[in-house]
Amino acid sequence: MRDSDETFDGNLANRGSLSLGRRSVLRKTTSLGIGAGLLSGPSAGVAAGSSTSDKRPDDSAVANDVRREFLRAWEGYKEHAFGHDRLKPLSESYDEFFLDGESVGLTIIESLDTMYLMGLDEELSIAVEWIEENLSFDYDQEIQVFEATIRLVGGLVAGYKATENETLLELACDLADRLLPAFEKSPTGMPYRFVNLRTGDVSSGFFDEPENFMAEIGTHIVEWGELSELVDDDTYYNAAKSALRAAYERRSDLDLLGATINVETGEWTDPLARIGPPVDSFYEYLWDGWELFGDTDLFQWYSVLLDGILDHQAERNEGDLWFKRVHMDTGELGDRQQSELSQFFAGLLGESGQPDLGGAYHDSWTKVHERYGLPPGQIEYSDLSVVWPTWYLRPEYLGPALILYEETGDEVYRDRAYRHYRQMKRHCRVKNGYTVIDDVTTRPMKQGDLTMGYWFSENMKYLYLLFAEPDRLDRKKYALSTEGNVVRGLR
Ligand code: DMJ
Repeated sequence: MRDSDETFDGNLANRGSLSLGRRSVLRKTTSLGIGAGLLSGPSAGVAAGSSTSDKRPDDSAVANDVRREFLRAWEGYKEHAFGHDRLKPLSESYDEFFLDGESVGLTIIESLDTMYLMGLDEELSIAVEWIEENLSFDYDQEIQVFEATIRLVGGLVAGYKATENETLLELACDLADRLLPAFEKSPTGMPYRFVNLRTGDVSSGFFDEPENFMAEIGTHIVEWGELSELVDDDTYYNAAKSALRAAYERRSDLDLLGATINVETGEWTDPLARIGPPVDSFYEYLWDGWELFGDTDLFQWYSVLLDGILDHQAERNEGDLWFKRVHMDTGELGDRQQSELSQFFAGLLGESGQPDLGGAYHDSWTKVHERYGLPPGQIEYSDLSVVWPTWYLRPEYLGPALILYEETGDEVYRDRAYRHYRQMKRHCRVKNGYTVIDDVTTRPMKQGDLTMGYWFSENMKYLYLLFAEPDRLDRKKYALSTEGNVVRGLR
């Protein structure tokens, strides 16, 4: 198979449905000037190359099945891991994700708003009761700032919005206050990776130098901005925005970001630009921050960086849209590997006025799903070969399916989501719920022993929202965080 050296713009001309072009859309959204108006894309029904061969049951049957499966996994968690961070469904045990030997109830927090949407009120009460009686962040231990923001602060904020239970909001604030030193102690405003929950001491985990990843620097503004609004204190929003600004200002002349930076000196330590981890949600939160808070700086930064990506990273390979990894200063090719987390970009393109491009990228990944059943953790896209064979129950195909379905109304995305759900049931469904896959290339697929917290927060929520019409959600106004937490639109 050949390596593609076709330019991205050259290919736009070959594909009529893409001819609107990104800049005209961005100009259009700029002139609208309000976040809510940006949700609608320019066209519908553009996803190519997909069949609808698997007949789907009717929507309510799928939704009820998703709800039942969520409950079955929750029961597994309750029976074997209740009060701990994560269930290990095969060994009927648990692990703690954040702290050594201490739980912060990750799965409980990740489940709150999904339970609310699904009307699982008895289970929601049990979860909230556990939080009221047990949850504390007062440990003399380090916590990873980014993960704490998206999973814990976000989960508690969404849980508060669902239940109006003040304890949840107080705990979200308490945690954010304990995370703040990671931002405030940094000379650049870009946070350190870890902070001690009790002392505020900062560190950088496995890095020798004070380095951090772009995603971990820039994925706070949704949760912290919501918190700022709820408690009427800009401190959180400002800290999150300063971090985004500091990174943006260090973009290259090609308007690209690297992956890793020294948060004290501001020097890049990994200059390979990529849309996937460890950068991914940095871009997502520029867009989401703009949509939620109407901050035009964020819109401007997103627009500039998106242009950089589309100009220097996007390319066609065998007609499919992919994003190569390139040196941020020169644009020179690094490699053509793509993490399966990069699938999120299809949704981001879709919601930021580019449903055609988003659809094209979702098409590319659909080929990977069709080849392997579930997507390998990392592929080489020039021939779709496997670099890492794991599938950690990730939601990055379903999230964009939901966004693109809502943007375009095209049933192809619900068909894809349903097929993916069936694959997940076929390969990951176990007695106590669902488990990760260590190797998607074997038959049967080699299973690991873990249910990720985000499976409760993301996969099952996206599926439910694709097929159910919960009256507890305002479809016109809702917004989800990168962890799938409903930060707006619950009723
Ligand atoms: C989740 O924790 C979030 O979606 C995050 O942004 C990156 N991806 C994981 C799940 O794969």
